[in-house]
Amino acid sequence: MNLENMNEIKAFAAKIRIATIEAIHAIGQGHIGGALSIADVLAVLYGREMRYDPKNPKWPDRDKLVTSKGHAGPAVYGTLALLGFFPYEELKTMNRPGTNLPSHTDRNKTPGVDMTTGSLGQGTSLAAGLALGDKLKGRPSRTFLIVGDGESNEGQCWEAFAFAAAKKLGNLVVLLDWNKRQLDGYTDDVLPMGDYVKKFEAFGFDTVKVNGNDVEELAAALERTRKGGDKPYAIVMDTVKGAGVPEVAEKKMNHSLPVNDEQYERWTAQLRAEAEAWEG
Ligand SMILES: Cc1ncc(C[n+]2csc(CCOP(=O)(O)OP(=O)(O)O)c2C)c(N)n1
Repeated sequence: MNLENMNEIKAFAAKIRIATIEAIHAIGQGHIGGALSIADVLAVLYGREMRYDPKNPKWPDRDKLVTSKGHAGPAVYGTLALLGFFPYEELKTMNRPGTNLPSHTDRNKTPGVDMTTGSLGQGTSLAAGLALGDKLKGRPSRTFLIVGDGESNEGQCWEAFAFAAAKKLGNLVVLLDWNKRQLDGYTDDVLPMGDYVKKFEAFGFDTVKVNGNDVEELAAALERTRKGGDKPYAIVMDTVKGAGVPEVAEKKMNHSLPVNDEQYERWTAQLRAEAEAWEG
C-alpha cells in the first residue's frame, strides 16, 4: 500500500478498528483496549511505511513487525485481513479451536505475522535479533517493534534495548504504546517508569514523543527513521487505551471487554461513517 494522503490513512485506521471489533465480537470478548490504541500506528506502518507483499508473506527483504504486546492480535489480524494476507471472513474464527488467528500473535499460524509473542517482554529481544540478522545479511529490511507501557515493566525490555544500541541497530524502530493503563490498572500505580524519552535517550536511542493516535505526527516521526544510521529509534506514542471508540476509552478497566451485538452494530456504524467521511 502506498497511501500518501493522510485522509486515506485515517480511513484505513477506522477500518482497522472495525475489523478489530469484528474479530472480538465474533468470539464475544477480547483485548479491545490495547488493540484499539495501536490502530493508528498500524495504519501508518502498513499504509505507507513498511515494505511487504501479501502474496509473499515470507519475502526475506520485507520489513518486519513484532507486536511484542501480543494480546493486541485482533488489531494486527484486522490490518492483515484488510491487506489481503488472508480472507476477511477468517477474522470471525479468532480464538476458536483450529483457527489461524490465536488470541496472541503466532508466526507459525498467521500469514503476515512476523514473530510469535504473548509472553510480555520477550518480543523485544526477538525484534533486536531480527534487526541484527537483517543487518548482518545486508538486507534493506527494517524491524518495527510495538511494546506496551505495562510490558515495559519487564526487565527483559531494557536488556534488549541496551543490546540494540550496542549493536548500532539503526534498522530497528521501537514504538512504545504509552496508553498509561495495563491489565490491572494504571501503569503509574503498578510500577511507574518515569520519563520514557529520557530513558530511551540514556539507552542510546534517537527518540521522539508523538501523539500516537495522530496519523500525521506518526507519519512524520516514522519518516525520520528511514535514514537508518548507527542508532536505533524510539517513538514514544502518547495514546489512549481504547482510542476511537469513546465508550471503551472511557472505561477505566478496558483491557478485555465483552462486545455485544448492539455495541457491535453501533460502534462499527460510527466507524464506517468516519471512514466514509475521510474518504470523501
Ligand atoms: C510475562 C507476562 N506476564 C503477564 C502477562 C499477562 N498480561 C497480558 S496483557 C498484560 C498487561 C499489559 O499491559 P500493556 O503492556 O500496557 O498493554 P496494553 O495496556 O497496551 O494492552 C498482562 C499483565 C503476559 N502476557 N506475559
